[in-house]
Amino acid sequence: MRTQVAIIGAGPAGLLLSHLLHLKGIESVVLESRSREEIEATIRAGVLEQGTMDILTEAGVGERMKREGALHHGIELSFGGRRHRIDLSELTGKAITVYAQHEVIKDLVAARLAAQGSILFGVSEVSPQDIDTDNPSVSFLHAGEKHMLRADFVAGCDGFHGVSRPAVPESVRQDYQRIYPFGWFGILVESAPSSDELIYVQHERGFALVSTRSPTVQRLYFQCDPKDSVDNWSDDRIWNELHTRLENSDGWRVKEGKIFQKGIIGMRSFVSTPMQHGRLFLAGDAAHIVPPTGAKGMNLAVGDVKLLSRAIEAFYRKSSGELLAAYTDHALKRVWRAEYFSWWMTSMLHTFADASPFQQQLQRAELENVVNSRALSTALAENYVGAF
Ligand code: RFL
Ligand code: PHB
Repeated sequence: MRTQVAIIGAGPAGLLLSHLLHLKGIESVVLESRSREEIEATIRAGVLEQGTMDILTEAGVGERMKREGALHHGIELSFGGRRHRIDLSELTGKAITVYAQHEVIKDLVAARLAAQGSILFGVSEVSPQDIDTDNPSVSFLHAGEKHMLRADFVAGCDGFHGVSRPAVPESVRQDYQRIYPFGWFGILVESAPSSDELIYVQHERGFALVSTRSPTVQRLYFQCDPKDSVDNWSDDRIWNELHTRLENSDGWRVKEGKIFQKGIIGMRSFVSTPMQHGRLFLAGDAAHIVPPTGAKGMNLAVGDVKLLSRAIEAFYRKSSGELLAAYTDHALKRVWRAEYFSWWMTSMLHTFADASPFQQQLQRAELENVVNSRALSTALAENYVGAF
């Protein structure tokens, strides 16, 4: 088997890379360990930056997103029992769209298959080989048979737990990491939206987030112990906790409904550098993780593959390796800014068990500053919509 670019992982990064390359006449094969049904049903991100929407639209996969996604012109920050609106559009001229990641995945898989793109689902024992030569390959098992996919490049788009990042030798790799002492309890609820916009809540019992998926399905999160178990949380206990954290002086209450999915996610900040080694290039969560408070993860994955597809195109069209050589530097500039923003939002909005009373007062003062200063609100808004 031979192709131009062997792509490991059919998440947003791998699928979009494959599609962007196809639009430039470059062939790829995507190797995915899970089934199509599984990747199309995994609940993850929800917020798309304007730039992400533009890339998906230009790539011809934005039609359903435009129709079914909800355009949001602001977000709210809630603390001290009061909500404060950050007008994203007035401050930046841009907006965000709430459209679930697994819907983006469905649109990308459909587009790849309609264009006779090759995605192999259910592969195992995936292993990048000879990446420091001009003839790299990926070995894998598919339907019980061993295969070797030869390529000019290998793109590691296999997420945080994939096999690509470990293929970069430890001697050249530097990892930066922070693990937070809390997680998010996430639920999906059958109900109408409680709010027209996302609400990020700072409360002494911990952070909470009111998000949405559709006119009939809502997404809610609250800060929890990352080692807690969903079995400890009855529906009643969840609603009590949410009502307490979301209690508001204007009498607004979150709408209850049938909870049909519960899960706990850990929170980390992580960057691995370099994002390339020989003919192996990492993109998305394979190279970096942000805590979800800034809603940046999928947007960073999309940003990476936009850069990578351009660099690969320049290699084939102009025989130039310049953009490929600069890939890590170009990608990490944006990544580190998003790392900073996500860390900042996380620190400002979560409850830290070891915070002194002094630190708690500073946290509140910071929130007051952000909502009362146009300069600071603008800085938050620019980062949130990805205005750079
Ligand atoms: P993914 O999505 O993890 O995809 C990797 C794919 O690779 C496959 N794979 C392998 N395939 C073959 N061989 C192997 N050895 C393999 N190992 C793994 C996996 O099965 C998978 O299909 O990585 P990618 O493409 O880099 O995309 C990253 C995003 O998924 C991630 O950053 C976001 O979901 C993060 N995130 C959010 N990002 C946003 O931009 N906005 C948000 O609002 C937002 N909210 C979130 C989030 C992530 C969350 N969780 C669950 C971590 C909310 C949550 C709750
Ligand atoms: C979501 O809807 O899943 C979501 C929204 C905003 C975030 C994180 C997750 O910051």
